[in-house]
Amino acid sequence: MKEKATKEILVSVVMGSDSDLSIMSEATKILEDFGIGHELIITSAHRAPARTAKFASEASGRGIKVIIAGAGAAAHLAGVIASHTPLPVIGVPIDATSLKGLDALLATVQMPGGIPVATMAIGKAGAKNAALFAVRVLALTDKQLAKTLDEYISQIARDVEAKQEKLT
Ligand code: RP5
Repeated sequence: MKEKATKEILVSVVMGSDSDLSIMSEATKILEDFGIGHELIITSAHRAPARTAKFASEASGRGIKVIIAGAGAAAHLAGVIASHTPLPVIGVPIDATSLKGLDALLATVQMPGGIPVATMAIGKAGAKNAALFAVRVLALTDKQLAKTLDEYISQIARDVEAKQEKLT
């Protein structure tokens, strides 16, 4: 499905630390497959609050349409970013402590009313789905992307049938 990547950067994939990269690369793989221009940013709600606020408040003006934010531990990154931008923010909780991501899940999902974060599953599935969620948002205004997304969804269904055939 690899399509020619556009130069325009539409999605920011943000993570709290370079230790999150092995998880968040699941998101960038999907964005690459769909040919969506994206950037990879490391910033931290706690360790680099000013950098985080600057990134988030400038993102819309730079043409970014969707922000994906992955973080572990007391994962406030997605929520803090959402508080500085009107853009849709998708949170990915990461398993980075002895609480195995439950800490990050609760910190990401339990936003107070008024500042939404679309929270995905913990870990690799969450990172993958965050990118697919971003694709679904962008496909609302991009017919070609919507077609590619339909093909992707059909392929997933065919994969299930192929697994059944292999089994029987
Ligand atoms: C969070 O703390 C990061 O998102 C990461 O998941 C976790 C641990 O960070 P490092 O100590 O590995 O830099 O802020």
